[in-house]
Amino acid sequence: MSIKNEYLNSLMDRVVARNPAEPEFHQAVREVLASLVPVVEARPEFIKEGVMDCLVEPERIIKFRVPWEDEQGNVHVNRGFRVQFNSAIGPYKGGLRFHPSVYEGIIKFLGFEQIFKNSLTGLPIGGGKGGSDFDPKGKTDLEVMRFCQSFMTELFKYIGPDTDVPAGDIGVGGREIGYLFGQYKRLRNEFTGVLTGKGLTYGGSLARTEATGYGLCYFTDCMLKGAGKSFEGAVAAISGSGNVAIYACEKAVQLGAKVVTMSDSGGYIYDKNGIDLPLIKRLKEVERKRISAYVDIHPEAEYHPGCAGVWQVPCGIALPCATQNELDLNSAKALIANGCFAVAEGANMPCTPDAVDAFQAAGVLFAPAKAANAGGVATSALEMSQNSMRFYWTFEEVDDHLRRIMTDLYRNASSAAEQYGSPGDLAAGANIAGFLKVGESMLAYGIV
Ligand code: NDP
Ligand code: 2IT
Repeated sequence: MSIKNEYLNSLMDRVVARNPAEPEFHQAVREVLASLVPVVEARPEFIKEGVMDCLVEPERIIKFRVPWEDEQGNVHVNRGFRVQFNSAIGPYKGGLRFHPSVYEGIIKFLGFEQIFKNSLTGLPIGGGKGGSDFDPKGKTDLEVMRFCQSFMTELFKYIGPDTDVPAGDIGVGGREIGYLFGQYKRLRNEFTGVLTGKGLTYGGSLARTEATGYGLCYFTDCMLKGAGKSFEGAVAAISGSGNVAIYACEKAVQLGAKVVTMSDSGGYIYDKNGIDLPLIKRLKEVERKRISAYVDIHPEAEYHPGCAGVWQVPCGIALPCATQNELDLNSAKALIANGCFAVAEGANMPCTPDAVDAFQAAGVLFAPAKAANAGGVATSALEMSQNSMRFYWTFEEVDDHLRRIMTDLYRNASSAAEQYGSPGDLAAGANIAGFLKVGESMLAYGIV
């Protein structure tokens, strides 16, 4: 992807030189800078006043040792990270990812994307992200608790309800948030909304669990309707079987689609009768099993090892909800050849840049992650509001806010795309609309 502006192009070269061996971070920055070319050409002060240079440099990176002891008495040492990327429009906000693939470049790419996503929600939240190379898979509850307590024993120094509010991401769900919150509360001796995605008995928001997947479908519904299409009667392929995938499946079915695939890092299932979601919830949310166990209960469904094969299954709507770069050019070609008419990113950066180009060139409707999966963090911000008020809203109230936020977000991304010369390009529109609010605020602050 080329950046057709001399200054931004040289800035990109500097990002690569100063952040070596971080390809995911480079990929995320390149995509945003390429779409901001018309903005800096209309508003050269964003370059002159140093906003673009500051935008690509995290305000702060915290990196720490996380020692913990397993049930056999062996000591393990993991790495913990928190990237506090940009606080121009609010406290740093973004999830924590626990996965063996985590290193600084992954957290930087996620933290960078979070700046624009959070701005797009229209709520006052800055961009941050954190995590660890700890793998919760195969660990006992006690081991996960010990790890989370050790992680928070360092992290608590740097976060707070008005400073930085972490939440979940891959490998961090309700169980982990409980252990992390318990340790924060103990260390600080205060009860505040310092984390979101909390349990409902201790300050969590109704509908936060469902929010990312539901929001993805609300956004996709707007995009489909804008093109005279809908979920009704469509076949959908979903990858992943975690928090985002499960609730995307639930809402897609409620909106009239038939979901025929789900996956995990081992492989994918194809159920031509439509996925049995209560079974997936039991396998994944309760029993923490592999998705291959689905065919023990449904022998008429198919299990295929390897996750990329999921995109070979014919579908009208594809919702990648697992991880970054899970859908490449070959997969995009297969989807296009099989008649796919819409792709909406539930995961962060799941489509490779050449896959996105292929979709757009083929006229496939494309909803970028920063816009399409913003419902999760938006609802986290609603959790923060409820915590500050010492009050709670009903499921319907939160869900209504979420639907309105996703609808407004779709309108804002569409109109920014049109205003800056790429009508229909929601990826460009989301980057531009997300940037403008942050960029204007940074201009207002001067050089800080
Ligand atoms: P979960 O941990 O609940 O689920 C992740 C799912 O993706 C699992 O099915 C997992 O399979 C699969 N997966 C993870 N890594 C890989 C990999 N390297 N290759 C193939 N499959 C993989 O995470 P979430 O559902 O919360 O997150 C999914 C995506 O959505 C991530 O990109 C996350 O950043 C993004 N997201 C999450 C939000 C949230 O609110 N939770 C909000 C916005 C975006 P396995 O179990 O085998 O590892
Ligand atoms: O990528 C994301 O937006 C998230 N993992 C959710 C972050 C949050 O603070 O709710």
